[in-house]
Amino acid sequence: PAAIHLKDYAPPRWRILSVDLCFVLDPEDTRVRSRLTLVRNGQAEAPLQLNGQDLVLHHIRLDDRPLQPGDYHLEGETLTLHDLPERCELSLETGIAPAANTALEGLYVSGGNFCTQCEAEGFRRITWFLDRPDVMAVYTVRIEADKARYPVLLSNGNLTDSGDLPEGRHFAVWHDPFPKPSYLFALVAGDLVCRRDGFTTRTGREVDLRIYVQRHNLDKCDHAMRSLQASMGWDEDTFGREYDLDIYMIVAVDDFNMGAMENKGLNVFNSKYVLARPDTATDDDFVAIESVIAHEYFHNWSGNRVTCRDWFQLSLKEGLTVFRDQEFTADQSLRAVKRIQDVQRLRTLQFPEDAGPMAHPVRPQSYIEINNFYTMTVYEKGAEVVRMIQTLLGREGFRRGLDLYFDRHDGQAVTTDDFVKAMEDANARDLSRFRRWYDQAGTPLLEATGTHDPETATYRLTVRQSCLPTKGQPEKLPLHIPLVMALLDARGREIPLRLEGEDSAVAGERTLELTAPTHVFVFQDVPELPVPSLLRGFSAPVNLRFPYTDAQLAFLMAHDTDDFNRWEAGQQFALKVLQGLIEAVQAGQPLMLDARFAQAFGQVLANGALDAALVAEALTLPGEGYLAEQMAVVDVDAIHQARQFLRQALGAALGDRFRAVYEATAGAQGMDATAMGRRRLCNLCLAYLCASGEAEAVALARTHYGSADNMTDAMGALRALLDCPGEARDQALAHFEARWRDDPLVLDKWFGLQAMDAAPGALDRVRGLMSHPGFSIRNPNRVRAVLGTFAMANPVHFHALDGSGHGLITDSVLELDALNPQIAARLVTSLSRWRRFDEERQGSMRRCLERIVAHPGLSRDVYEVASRSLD
Ligand code: BAL
Ligand code: ZN
Repeated sequence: PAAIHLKDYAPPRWRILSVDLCFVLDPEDTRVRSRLTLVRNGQAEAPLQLNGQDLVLHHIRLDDRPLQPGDYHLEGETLTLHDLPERCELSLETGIAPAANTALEGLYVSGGNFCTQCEAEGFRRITWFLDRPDVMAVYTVRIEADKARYPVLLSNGNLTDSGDLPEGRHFAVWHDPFPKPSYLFALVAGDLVCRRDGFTTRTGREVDLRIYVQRHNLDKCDHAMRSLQASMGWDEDTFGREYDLDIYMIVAVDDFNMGAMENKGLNVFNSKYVLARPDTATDDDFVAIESVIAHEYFHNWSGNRVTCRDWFQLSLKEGLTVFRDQEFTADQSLRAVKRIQDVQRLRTLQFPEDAGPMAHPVRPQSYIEINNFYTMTVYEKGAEVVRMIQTLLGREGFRRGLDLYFDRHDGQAVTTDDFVKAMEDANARDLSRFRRWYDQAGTPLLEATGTHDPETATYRLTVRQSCLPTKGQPEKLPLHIPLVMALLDARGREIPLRLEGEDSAVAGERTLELTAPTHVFVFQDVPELPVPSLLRGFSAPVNLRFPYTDAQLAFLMAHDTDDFNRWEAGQQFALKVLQGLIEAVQAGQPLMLDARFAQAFGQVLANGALDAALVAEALTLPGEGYLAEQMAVVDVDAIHQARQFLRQALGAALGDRFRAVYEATAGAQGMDATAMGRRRLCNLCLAYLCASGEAEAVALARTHYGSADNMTDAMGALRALLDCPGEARDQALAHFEARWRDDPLVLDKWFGLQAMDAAPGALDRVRGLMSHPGFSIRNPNRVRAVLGTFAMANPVHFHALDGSGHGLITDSVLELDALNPQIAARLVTSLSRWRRFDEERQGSMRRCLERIVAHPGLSRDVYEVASRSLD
C-alpha cells in the first residue's frame, strides 16, 4: 500500500456547499440517497473524484440527468466525473450492509441499534464523498426506519421534522446549521431511552442535554450528565467558550473502536465512558468518564468550530483538547495528582513509542493508514507541546493566543502552524524554534550538572540537550524547552534567584528557556550548596538526568516545595533501588531492602499533612514498563522479581504502618476527590500488606472484598488477592464472576485482572477467558480487556521464552484483522519493539511479525505497523 505525504497536500479542487442525505435503514441493505451541491475550487479541467469504500452504487444523476456507466469512472475506491460545470448537483443512491460491518467504521449495528463512526475516513463507507476534513458542508439528514425496532432517530444539529410513514415506519429530519467536515457526521437509530437535563449558557440560552442508553442502563447516567454540565461551565469560565446549538446529545454504544467521538451535537460514546454507578464503576472509571465527557465537549470548539486542514494536523485538535481536558480534571481534583498521573502515562506509553520503530513527530510526515496515527504522540505529547506554550507565555498570554486562534479561524480547517502563529501574534513572541516540537520525533534528554563556589557564592547550572536519531531523522536540532526550576537551601526553602547580569533577585521558581545545545546559568548570592529542583511540574516532555545522591533524593522527597517534584524524587530513588535489585537478580545475589529507601518511604506513609491521593502516588513504585525502558536489554523476569521483592519487603518492613493507615482510611464514603483519595490509599496499603504474604493480610483482603459497598474497594481487594494464590483469591474471583457475568463492562475488569496475573499458567488462563461466554472477539472492549491487557500488562508471560505468548497474540491479530483492522493493528504494536529484548525473544517476536506481514489479504492498518516494526 502507498504512503500519503504531508508535502503532497493540495487544496480540494471542489467544494461541497450542502449535503442532503436520506437514509432508509435496514441492517442488511440500507439505502443512502445523497444530493451534493458542488462548486469548483480551482482549475476548470479538474475532474471530481469522490471517495467510497464497500459501497454499491445504484443510481447517479447530475443536475437531474441520470448518468450511465460511460459517464463516470468507477475504479477501486474512487468515483471520477469529468467535464462538470462550475456548479452542479450530484445525486447518488448507494447501498450498504451495516449488519455485516465488523470494522465498526461508517454505519454499523451495535446491540441491534444503528450507529456511525466517521473519523477519520468512515464517511466514505456510507456514501461517495470528498471525505477529507477541509471540505466543510451544511448537512440535512432524513432518516426512515421501522418505528417499533428503531423508535429513536438521531443525527447532528436540530430536529426540524418528524412523523409516521405507512407500514409501521417513521422518519426524522435533522439540520445542522454549522458547516462541518464529513468526519463529524453521525447517525443513531435504535431502541434507546434518554436521561435529560439542561444547561443555561452564560448568555442565557437553554441547552437541552440528553444521554441515550439502553433501557437497563438508565440508572448509570447521572455521573456522565453531571460531568457534561461541569464541562460546559468550566469551558465558559476558563476559556470563554460557549455552546452553540440548542441540543447536545450523547449516545452510549457497546461496540466502539475508540473511547468516544465528538460528532457535532451528537457524540457517540463507548459505553465504558458513560455508564457508572458506585457499585459498578471504580473511582478511576468515574474520573475517566468525567474527562472523556469533557474532552468530547471541548472538541466543539477545539476540533469542530476550528478543525484540521488534513489528517497530518490531527494534533491541532487532539493535543489542544487533551490539554484542555487535563486542565479541567486538574481543577476538579488535586492538580499535582492529575499531573503525576498524566506524566506516568506519558512516560510509560508515549516515551516508548518515541523510542521505537513507530516513532513519529506530533505532526507526522507520512502515513499509510491514518487510523494508526491516533497515537500517544499525537494526543499526549501533543498536549505537552500545548502545555509548554502556556508555560512560555504564561496563563494570560496563552488565553490571549487561544482567543485569537478561535476568532481568526472560526469555521475554518487549519494547521498547527496557524495555531502557533496565533500564539505568537497575540503575545509578540517568536516561537520559530519551538515549532520544531511538531516536526521532530524522539524524546529529548536533558543532562544537567551543578557546581557551587562558596567564595563567589555562585551556583553554575549547566544544561545540555540532545535527542537520539529516529527513523528518517538522523540529525536532531535543538528545541525550545521551558525548564521550570528552583534552588532549595538546607531547610528546603526556595532561594531567591538572581542570574549573572540581573539587578535583583526574584523569589520562588523561574522558567529557564533552553534553545541551544548547551546553556550555563550562573546564579548569584547562593552562599551554600543548594539542592536544585529541576523540571518542576514536568515542564517539558523530556528525560532529565542530574547526578543526585540518595541523600539528596531523600531530602527532595521530604522537602521539595513542588508537589510533582517531591513525587518525582521518590520515583527516582525507587528507580535506583530497583535497578540495584534487578542487577542482583541477574547476578544471582540475595535481594536486600535498602534501609534508607525504606525509611524515606515510611516517612511519606506517616506524613499526615499530605493529601491521601498524593501519598498513594508517592507510595506507588515505578511500573514494570517504565523499568524496562531504563534497561539496555529488557529482562522481564528480573524486573518482575525485583519489583515483587521490593513490594513484599516494604509490606513486611512497614506492615504496622500500612495496617494503621489502612484502618485510618477505610470506609470512606462519597464520590468526591477526598473520598477517592482515601480509598486509593487504603487499597494501596492493603496491596502492600498482601504482597508481604502474611495470612492475616489475606484474611483482611477477604473481609475487605466481602464488605465492599463500591467497585473501587471490590477491585482493590481482588487486585491485592492476586498476589496470594489460594482459596480466598479463588473464591473472590468466582464470586465476582457470578455476580457480574451479565454486565459486560464490569466483567471486563475480571477479564483484565486475570489477563495481567503473573502467576504460572497465564496462557491457559487467557485461552480460558477467550472461551468464556462473555468474551467476543468482535467487541473491542473485550479484546482490550483480555488480549490487550495480556500483551501490554503481563510482560512475564507475554514474553515467555518459548514464544507462546507472542504466538497467541499473533494468531489473534490475524483472526481480528479479517474483522476489525483498527483493533488488530493496535495489538501488533505490542510486538513492535522486538529489538529491545534478548536474542531469543527478538527472534520469536521478529518471526511473528514476519508471519503477519506474509499473511494474505492483510489490511493496510496491520501491514503498516508490522512492516514498519520490521524495517
Ligand atoms: N476524535 C476521536 C476521538 C477523540 O479524540 O475525541
Ligand atoms: Zn479528541
